[in-house]
Amino acid sequence: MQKDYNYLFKISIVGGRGSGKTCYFNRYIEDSFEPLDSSPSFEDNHTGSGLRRKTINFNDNCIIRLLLFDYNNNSIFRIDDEFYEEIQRSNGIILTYDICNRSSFNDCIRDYQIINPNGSDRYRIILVGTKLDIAEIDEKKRKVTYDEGKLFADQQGLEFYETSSKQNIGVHQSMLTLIGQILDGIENKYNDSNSNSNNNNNNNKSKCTIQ
Ligand SMILES: Nc1nc2c(ncn2[C@@H]2O[C@H](COP(=O)(O)OP(=O)(O)O)[C@@H](O)[C@H]2O)c(=O)[nH]1
Ligand SMILES: [Mg+2]
Repeated sequence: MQKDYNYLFKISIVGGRGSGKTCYFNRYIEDSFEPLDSSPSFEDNHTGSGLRRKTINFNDNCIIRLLLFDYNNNSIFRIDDEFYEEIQRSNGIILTYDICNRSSFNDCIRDYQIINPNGSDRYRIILVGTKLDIAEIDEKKRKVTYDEGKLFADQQGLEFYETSSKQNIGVHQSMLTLIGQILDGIENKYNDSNSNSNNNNNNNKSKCTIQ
């Protein structure tokens, strides 16, 4: 069957209940924000496995089909083995916490230990602190400082963003960073395999040639 994309990436979003996962994907996929007290859960709106799709043209160069999984669950340490295995099959993971909720940051650190047990390099991870708009309106509502998030991210070698799905801050940029990291990983493998090969015929072939 003819593929109309270069790559298919599975990206999962994780974090405690209420950390803003569904709103983050709503902003990314539909460029919308549902101003409800409690946003509708993913499974309420979409039957099936909790999967949404978006196809993008990355840097006007690469057509990428994204499979976006919002497990709509509590932190990973509370999910069952089946979900955990699903998450491990991701190319990228968005690890979220609510900057106005201290315990969600603690949960997020714990989640990180689970998804990245021994510095796993099977997927790329970015750290996202959500609901920046709330802290910008009233700094007293902020319970996790930018520096705390940044320090944790730096210690783990993760890119870090504070985002607002409501005000459309940082969501698209953080997704582009994650997708770029996944692509870089593929490019590095591609270059390695080319340099190890005696056959140089493929050296000029774009990694984004639709096959
Ligand atoms: N002000 C504000 N509220 C948000 C933002 N993101 C999510 N929320 C609210 O936080 C609550 C939980 O969000 P939701 O996406 O359902 O969290 P989830 O359980 O992680 O999927 C809902 O009431 C959302 O409306 C944001 O960027 N700004
Ligand atoms: Mg949700």
